[in-house]
Amino acid sequence: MAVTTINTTPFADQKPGTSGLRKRTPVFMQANYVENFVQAVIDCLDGFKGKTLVIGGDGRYHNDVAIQTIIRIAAANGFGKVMVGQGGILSTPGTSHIIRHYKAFGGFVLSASHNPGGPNADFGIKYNVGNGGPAPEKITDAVFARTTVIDRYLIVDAPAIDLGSIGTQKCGDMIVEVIDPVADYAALMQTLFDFPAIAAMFASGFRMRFDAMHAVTGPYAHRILEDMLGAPKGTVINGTPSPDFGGGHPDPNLVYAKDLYDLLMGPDAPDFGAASDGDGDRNLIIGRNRFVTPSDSLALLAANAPLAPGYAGGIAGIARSMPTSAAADRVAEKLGIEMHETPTGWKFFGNLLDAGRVTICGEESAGTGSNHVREKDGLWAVLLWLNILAARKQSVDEIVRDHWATYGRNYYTRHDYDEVDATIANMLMDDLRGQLAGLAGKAFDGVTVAYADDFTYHDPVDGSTSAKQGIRIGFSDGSRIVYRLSGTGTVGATLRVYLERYEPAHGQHDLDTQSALFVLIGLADRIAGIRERTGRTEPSVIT
Ligand code: VG1
Ligand code: CO
Repeated sequence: MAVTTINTTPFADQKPGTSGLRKRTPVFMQANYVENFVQAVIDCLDGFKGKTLVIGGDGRYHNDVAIQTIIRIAAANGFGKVMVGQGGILSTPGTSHIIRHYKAFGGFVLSASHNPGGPNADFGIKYNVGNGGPAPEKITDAVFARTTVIDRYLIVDAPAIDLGSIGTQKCGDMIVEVIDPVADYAALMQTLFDFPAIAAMFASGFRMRFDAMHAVTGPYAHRILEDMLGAPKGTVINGTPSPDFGGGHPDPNLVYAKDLYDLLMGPDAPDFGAASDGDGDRNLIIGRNRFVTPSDSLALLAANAPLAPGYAGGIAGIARSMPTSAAADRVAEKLGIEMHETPTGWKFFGNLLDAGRVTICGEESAGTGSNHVREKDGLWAVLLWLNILAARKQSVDEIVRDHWATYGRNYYTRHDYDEVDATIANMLMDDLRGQLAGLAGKAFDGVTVAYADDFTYHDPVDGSTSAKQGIRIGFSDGSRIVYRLSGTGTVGATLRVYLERYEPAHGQHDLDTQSALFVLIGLADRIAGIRERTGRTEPSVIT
């Protein structure tokens, strides 16, 4: 095998964010850009010679080119085998499962997730470790340091792999196995959920729409929902992955999946609607006339998980990212199980899951998952919902109302200000930090600040510390404002403002969310000066 060493010079901007390295596609298309990053990752790994590397992707523009490059670099560096999904397709949770199932050394996922795809949109690469989860900060920090000094990469000169054909090929001395992206994942889902009960529900006329948003979950949803569970053909829409996601934005929220929302709120609504994002790790859940916020969904799934065979023995604990509402905390309290609050990003759940301290994790950004893989998992959440609906024989609306009547309701919204000038956004955050010390005890419009801090996470498993993870201002009535800057954007800065207010079990559960949070929304602007500093009169996206 002829290994070539190519001299290269560092790029200054290869710092991984919340979930891998994300940039505009043309940035990734520069000569040596992918090569440098992939080699930098490999340079930070130990003991991979002869081992297996998994490569997944969401089918977006430039995936095919990047996959061939990574295969050649993996071969040159001495990996023994690469497993790659047919057509380059392998969802993020699917990749996590393949890594775990085949005890691979690690894997790359080529995706910018919910960001749009195409030659003038976004691209991304993230590395997952042997537990199947995103590389922890210790590794991503080392990778970034390496990218700033890298001066060579290794590559073999070999013909391109035929990604269309399932089976075994070779790249130099390395074996390349092109696998069915769905089969192992579908088999895993069958071990967790009561497929016969869900199939019986479909057979009795239960109607659903799943919007794959032209992204990676199309093949998974067709096979599992329609072929295995017998949902009528046409249940899955936009089910063929496309390099630019049909020109859309594969983010399953009320803005980009508005058609689905309108359908579920309309006169001919099916019983259940769901969607997933670019790489298949997020989920949107909407019942007939009932949108379920991701924070509520986490709490509901945790409370009802034992209805599914995979969780019949109960759950060990729950973890949620800091900005996610405290709805799940009330479930954990009632169950008497551990509850953890982590920084944003799935990489912080890995240690808790590995240690067996939590079973279910979630984020307000439409990510929920469990210990079955080490990523959030869109279809898993959909299937758990279906299992719960089949077992309880109630509508989504009835189940949600019942939950609020038991635990109370956490009114919750997130306001995003996209593409804000980065200097202005950073100053806004710095000034907020400067105010923190003086905020506690201060009264605003009748509510008093109980605490104000910049969230620091102390990982209870490995003792590591992650500081500056978002500014929290908590009020004496239990409501809360959180501010943080996104770590997944590719243009300017995105300011996220998270707002939450608790209404007890016997309280009012039918208020409009934005009205219920009206006072807090005003306060969030007053404290941070968002409108004045950014010149924006309203958020770009409200979820
Ligand atoms: C966002 C979400 C976060 C999620 C991350 C990756 O990060 O807020 O909860 O884990 O995206 O999701 P940020 O830093 O932009 O707020 V995915 O589905 O885009 O990989
Ligand atoms: Co995603």
